[in-house]
Amino acid sequence: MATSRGCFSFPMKTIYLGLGSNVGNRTQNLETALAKLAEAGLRLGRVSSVYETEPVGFTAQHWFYNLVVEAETELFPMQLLSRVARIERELGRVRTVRNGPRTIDIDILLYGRAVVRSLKLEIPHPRMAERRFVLAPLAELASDLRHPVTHQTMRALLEDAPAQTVRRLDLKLRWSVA
Ligand code: PH2
Ligand code: MG
Ligand code: MG
Repeated sequence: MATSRGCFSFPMKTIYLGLGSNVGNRTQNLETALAKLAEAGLRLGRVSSVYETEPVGFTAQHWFYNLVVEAETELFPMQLLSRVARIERELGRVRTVRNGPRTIDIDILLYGRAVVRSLKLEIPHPRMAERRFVLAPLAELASDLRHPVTHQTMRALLEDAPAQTVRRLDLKLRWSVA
């Protein structure tokens, strides 16, 4: 669906965001982030299960809770990035160690079928195809969706991804828009 704003119109894009938290109350951090995303010009769609996942990269840290959310938006990629970064700051994220502990991390995984390669933003997320903590929740929502560059399905990427423990939790998130 395309809605118009002034003389211009920009079609709604279906996007996928990856959320992760491993500091503080992980469930609550995910819930707060979802509520804030819904207030930030995104129409949230389906939300995957929450997965408890072994840390990748910097391993001397707590396990993460990860999920993927589908959304529709008219925001351009860089606008989306700045909203997402603001929500990360509001949730008290401090950037210290690369790949290190965080109250919330919100990554833009896919933005329609767009490919964005800039210094500040890369879409599809450059490491998504190697990460079970992204692919397990993403394949739960969209197993037949194809990666816009490699054209592999999310199901196939998950099958080929390196070993990493990810456990689907039986956990219901509660979040509402203020
Ligand atoms: N995020 C990272 C690095 N490592 N590991 C897990 N399990 N989950 C994450 O969200 C994660 C990670 C960088 O953003
Ligand atoms: Mg990340
Ligand atoms: Mg990030």
